[in-house]
Amino acid sequence: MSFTMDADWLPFHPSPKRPDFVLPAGAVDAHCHVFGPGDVFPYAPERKYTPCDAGKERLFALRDHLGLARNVVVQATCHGADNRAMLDALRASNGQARGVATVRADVSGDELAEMHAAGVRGVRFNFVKRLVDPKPDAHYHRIIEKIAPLGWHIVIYFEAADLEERWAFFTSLPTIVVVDHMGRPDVTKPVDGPEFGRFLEFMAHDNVWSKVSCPERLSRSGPPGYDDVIPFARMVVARFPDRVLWGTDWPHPNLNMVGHMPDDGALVDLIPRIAPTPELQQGLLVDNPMRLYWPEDA
Ligand code: 0GY
Repeated sequence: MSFTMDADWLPFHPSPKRPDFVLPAGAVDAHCHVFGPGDVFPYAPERKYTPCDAGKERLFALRDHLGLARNVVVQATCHGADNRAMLDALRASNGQARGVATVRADVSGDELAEMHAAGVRGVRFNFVKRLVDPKPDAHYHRIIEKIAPLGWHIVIYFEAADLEERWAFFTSLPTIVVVDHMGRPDVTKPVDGPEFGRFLEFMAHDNVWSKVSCPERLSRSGPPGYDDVIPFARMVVARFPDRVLWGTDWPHPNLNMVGHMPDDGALVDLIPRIAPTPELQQGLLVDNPMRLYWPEDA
């Protein structure tokens, strides 16, 4: 089956720069995706967008080009709960990739064991309404009962306004919880204001981690500096240096919404502005993701 990407889809940058910032040895891209290719791994019927193909070979080439060592491949919503493209990438990675899956509430123990063997270490719960249809809490609780015994964590993706609505649920989660893109703050509001304050309060729970990713998605001031996002990421890194992760978000789904595609090398060059010391960089890029995804090698 062949798929045609959405008419306004922005494909990933064809030739990102080699970063000026030299990543520490063993750096992990802890948030990236693979899309298809659709003729091998079809996009899900219930998807909200049809992307350009962005397969594992391109992801691994980007990893090497940027000076990264490992990837955490997060199941993209365009594949629904069909994790085959993500699992195929993990299996082809020689142990250099781990994964975060999307599963149905009736997922079996055998399916989870197979995913674990391939390198999956978490599930993603996506609350962003333009990406997935809402589900009752019981759906999530059924999944949590099955994945918690495996030592997996939960990745949550939500928009700033959802935090209040879901506070009781989010703070009751029994596993490590990793928040995508700092809970998508409105960066036109003050970094020391009540809305981001609530997110920092959430992060004060010691099982809560955050990805300080996606400046291109959050920024209103735009490239190349994404100056309005930097203080938010920098504050999270400074306050919670042991519970932060960084990722490219390649191949950058839905950036038609923000109107430009970043150069992935330029995204790497932002890291010293959000993690200004070598110690913070080592935690963000190596020690933290290794502890979460490769504890046996950490
Ligand atoms: C992201 C963000 C988005 C989409 C997805 O899986 C997805 O479809 O993650 C988005 O559109 O905000 O995590 O990169």
